Amino acid sequence: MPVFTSLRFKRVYMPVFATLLATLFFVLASNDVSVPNTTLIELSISAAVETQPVGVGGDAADDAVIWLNPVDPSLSLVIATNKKNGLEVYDLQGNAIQSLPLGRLNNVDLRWSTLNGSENSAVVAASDRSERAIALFSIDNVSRHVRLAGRIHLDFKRPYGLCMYKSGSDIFVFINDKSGTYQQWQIQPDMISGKLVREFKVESTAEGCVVDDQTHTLYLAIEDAGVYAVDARPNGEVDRKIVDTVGAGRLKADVEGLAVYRDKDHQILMASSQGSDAFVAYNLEYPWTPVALISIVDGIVDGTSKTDGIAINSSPMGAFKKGVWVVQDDNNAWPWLNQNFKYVDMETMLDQIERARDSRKPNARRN
Ligand SMILES: [Ca+2]
Ligand SMILES: [Ca+2]
Repeated sequence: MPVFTSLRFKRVYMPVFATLLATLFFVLASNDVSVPNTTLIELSISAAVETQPVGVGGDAADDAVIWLNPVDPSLSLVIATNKKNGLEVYDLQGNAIQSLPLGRLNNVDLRWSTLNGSENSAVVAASDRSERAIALFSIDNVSRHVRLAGRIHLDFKRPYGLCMYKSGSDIFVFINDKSGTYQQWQIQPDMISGKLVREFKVESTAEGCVVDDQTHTLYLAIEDAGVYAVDARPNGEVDRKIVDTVGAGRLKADVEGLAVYRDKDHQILMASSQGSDAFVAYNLEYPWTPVALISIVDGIVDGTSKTDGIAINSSPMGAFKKGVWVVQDDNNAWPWLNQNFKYVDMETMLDQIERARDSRKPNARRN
């Protein structure tokens, strides 16, 4: 190695090498070498179940909500929109068990209430573009039958995104039209009328939204801009806080479905980054630190792409011991079929996040 022993190396390269080494030490010393838990983790996971395809071709499957069966959790339901046909109801194995061909229902959500009397029953709301209304449904806790209960008609031209909020015994629906106007309706006990309690506007098209009832926070996704937090209470401020923006490196337009996961160890806000076929998981509290960038890849069933709506239920049900995450899939492959929904086991996903965190700790034990 003549170069290393030459006079030229000692005079010219050695000082450069020493400077580089010193710089490296300085950089390492000035940064925490251990990676904090807040560092974004990249995960690839596979869905455990997929639903039967929707009965209509093209872009039809859109949004979903999960109904926890209070009698037998293994008999819980996924209620999903076919935006060209109405509501589709699936069991936890993905079998289609009921279809409600009511027109162009776009988004769907659910809350438990005593609106119908003393019995605790679910109220399902869907944005109804055919009737320009909020369509309201009830579910029989024993037969699991989903039934149209009524509609609240709107002055919107094109009802679009929808999510629900429960505060005490009050049940609210947030619904927007494609121009970005949001209305907040309080559902009345007759399930056919509502009280408009608030209206506000965002600057461009927004669809996906979810409310974290525990913190009274409405999270909304403006498709080309990002995810924002707004006080969900009827008398709350309409000022928005930024959760994340398109261009910050994690979300790629359109930003679509949002969902919330809560158990004693994990509190997550999930967002669909449709433009990158991915999802971003955030801590469910200010300043909503991003936790993981997630792709749902081919496994037992095909992976998901260009996802619109998502839904999460944090309760154990059937094979899903820590709840289930339902994801719309734009391109249902193997073979190519109409669109459908994929079910991701939250326990598997949370385990993967924990393992990725552990492996990044400087003294991680590798099994
Ligand atoms: Ca797919
Ligand atoms: Ca498939």
